[in-house]
Amino acid sequence: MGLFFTKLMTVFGNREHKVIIVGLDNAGKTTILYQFLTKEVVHTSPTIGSNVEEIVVRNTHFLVWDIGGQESLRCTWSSYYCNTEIVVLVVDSTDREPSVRGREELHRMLARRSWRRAALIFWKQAGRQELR
Ligand SMILES: Nc1nc2c(ncn2[C@@H]2O[C@H](COP(=O)(O)OP(=O)(O)OP(=O)(O)O)[C@@H](O)[C@H]2O)c(=O)[nH]1
Ligand SMILES: [Mg+2]
Repeated sequence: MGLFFTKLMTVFGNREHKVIIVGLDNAGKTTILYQFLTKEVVHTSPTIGSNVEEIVVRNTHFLVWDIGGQESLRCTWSSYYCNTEIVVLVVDSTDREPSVRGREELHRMLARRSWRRAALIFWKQAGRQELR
């Protein structure tokens, strides 16, 4: 993740940039954010609403929103989209068959016109078995 943000910095310069981390529930979004911030394995619980953290890499500020992916929260995703420059889409690599509804929601989100100018990063979270 450190290398990831360092690379982004070379592309985005040194003002603040809004990043959103999205994906279905249990994909590993909160794990990614807090492992990057604390450099440790973190214990998470399902995100109700969102977490927001500022990440600074060599004077470049990223305001990172980690949005809860539970089905009941997906109707709120669009309220986070405004002014987003970077979208990190997280999928669980062991989730071979995400629900039809979940897939449709991700497709609908990615089809939004407002994303035309945003960078999309597809993040395949290491599978549960792969880390054991
Ligand atoms: N083994 C393993 N477990 C992971 C990995 N990523 C996440 N987990 C576990 O999967 C569970 C869900 O992770 P979260 O990061 O809370 O998932 P989330 O995408 O934030 O979920 P919501 O907040 O409900 O949208 C937690 O128990 C994590 O410890 C991974 O790469 N490997
Ligand atoms: Mg979460």
